[in-house]
Amino acid sequence: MATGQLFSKTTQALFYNYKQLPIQRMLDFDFLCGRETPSVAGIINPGSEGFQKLFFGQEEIAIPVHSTIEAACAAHPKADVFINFASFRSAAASSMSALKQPTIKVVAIIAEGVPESDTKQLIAYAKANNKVVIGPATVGGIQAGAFKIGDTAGTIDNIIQCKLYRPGSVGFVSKSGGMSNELYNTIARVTDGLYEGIAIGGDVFPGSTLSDHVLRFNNIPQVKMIVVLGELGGRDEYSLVEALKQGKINKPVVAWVSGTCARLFKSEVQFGHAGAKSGGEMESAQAKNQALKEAGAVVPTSYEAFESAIKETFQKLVEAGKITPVKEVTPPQIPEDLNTAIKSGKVRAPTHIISTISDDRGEEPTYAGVPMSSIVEEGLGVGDVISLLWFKRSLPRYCTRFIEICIMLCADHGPCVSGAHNTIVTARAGKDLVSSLVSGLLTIGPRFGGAIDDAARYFKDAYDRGLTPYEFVESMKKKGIRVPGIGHRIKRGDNRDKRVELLQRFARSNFPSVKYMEYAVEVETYTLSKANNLVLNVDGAIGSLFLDLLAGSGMFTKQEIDEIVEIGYLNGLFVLARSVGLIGHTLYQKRLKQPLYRHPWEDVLYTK
Ligand code: Q5B
Repeated sequence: MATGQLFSKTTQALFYNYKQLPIQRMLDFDFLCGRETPSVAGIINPGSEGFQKLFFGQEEIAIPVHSTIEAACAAHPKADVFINFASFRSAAASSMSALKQPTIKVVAIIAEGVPESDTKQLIAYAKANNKVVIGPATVGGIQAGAFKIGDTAGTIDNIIQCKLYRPGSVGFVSKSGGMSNELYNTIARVTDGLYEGIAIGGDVFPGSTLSDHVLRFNNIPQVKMIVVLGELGGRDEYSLVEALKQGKINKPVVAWVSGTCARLFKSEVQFGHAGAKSGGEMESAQAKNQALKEAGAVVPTSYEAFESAIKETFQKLVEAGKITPVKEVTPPQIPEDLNTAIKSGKVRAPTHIISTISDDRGEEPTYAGVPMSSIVEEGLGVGDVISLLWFKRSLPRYCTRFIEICIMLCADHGPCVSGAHNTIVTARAGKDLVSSLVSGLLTIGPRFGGAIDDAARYFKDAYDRGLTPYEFVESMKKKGIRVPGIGHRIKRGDNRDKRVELLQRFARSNFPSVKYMEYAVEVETYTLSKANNLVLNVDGAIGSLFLDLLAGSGMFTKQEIDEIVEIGYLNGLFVLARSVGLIGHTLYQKRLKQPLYRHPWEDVLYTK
């Protein structure tokens, strides 16, 4: 592997599996480093395509999302790093596909638990094709001031503290991602900073080894010294020992192999990483530290002394004139996310929607402040839910029962009414449930089902102004307006609408007053004297009775009643109720597998 630079300030990556946070952290790092182009060229989200909005500094950018690795590579031929956030189940297959793409040179595999046999195949393929695998089980790596993989180096605050926004002179490689964060901090404190850091991952078979990266760092002119943090288990450190012995590394190497405490345990110990277990003597931290020391690396006596060993090595290089410590720069400020700033109380932002009728933020959703559990536990019904969500108050039981009766009685009126007919025709045209339902609902209006609000408006106005039924009906006639709530296509004076009768009966025995309904009945008496079909219909009955409910319940001010009537709440009852029936008609037609409806010619008057 031992070439040099893997990354630069223009390196771009493809990110496999959409993970908002690590991608945003990469872009924030880019901004901090003063990169001109985002380091993430594209996202691969198997099965979906489009764009994902993310921040690049203060600006929002749209990063293309591709459904396949092949499509992403074709669209972004300059992106040569593949950052694989797939699960351990699919990491190997997707990494192999990426390695097979001619444009991809480096693959970082984040998942832990990738089967060792799969990793071995990836390693063999990468070696044969001169490509680099970092991981599995890694956080990734970073080139200070240039490019960073995923979550490497943690939060922006940590990155700033570790001065990773600009390059220093130290190449660092470790097995552990967590410990690399620790060492980035140490290196920033006692040297002029990191040039590049790689965590190779804690598996028994890492895609690239400690010595692979040390040899590579040796070829990078900007890297003046190399820091290595190994760990007990495995023999990776011995290839570094060999390289040192063979004189392949001419830059100072400060190394420590952690896990010296393993000897304090009586039996074999497995530490956090799959590869970090105390095996034979050769694999012990002590043996590896000794071998590294004998090969010429600077090896401290303990981890505590690691920092001063790094510091001394760095100072020697400065004194020898081999390092001119970099000039400090002040990184730009990353704009804080609005949500974080709001949480910390630093800013306030106007909201765009007001909602007092329902809230889903707490432990359980509430309707007008009433938790769902109490609605269920208190045995409340759909009438109570309507009362909370439409009127923002708990109405007395007789009122909510009246609402429920309206819903039940208006749920359906056979297949021949406008709404059901439209729904049936739509369902038979092969349309889905929502389209069929909506096509039926769209017929609800001034003639069909949607006359409740107007009935309430006109009856209220006429009654409140003290008009006699005669004056009311005749004034409407003069204006050329049909009295809403009066008249029906099939109901007659001698064939009354049962629904009207049931509503009236309920109201007469439960409402404190039914003055508006009695007025509507008087209007009906007058209209019936004109024509037998001018009965009080179900819309008129509900409209007038709801006026009685609003006025008689004592739960609404006069102003509130006027507002309800003016806004027009009551057609909602018919819409809600009839949805039940229209859904029934849709499902029934589909169950019967009814063919496309075509109206018979015989039923059309063809004329000139
Ligand atoms: N005339 C409902 O009319 C209908 C008059 C009137 C004064 C009136 C008509 C009307 C007001 C709107 C209304 C709700 C269109 C109805 C519903 C739900 C449903 C449906 C279902 C269900 C019926 C004959 C003569 C003419 C007209 C006069 C009629 N209505 N005068 N005020 N309100 N009502 N809609 O039968 O002199 O001959 O010219 O618009 O409340 O939708 O089951 O089907 O649950 O699904 O077509 O119950 O009444 O009568 O138009 O032939 O008129 O009566 O001016 O007089 P028709 P037309 P003239 S409940």
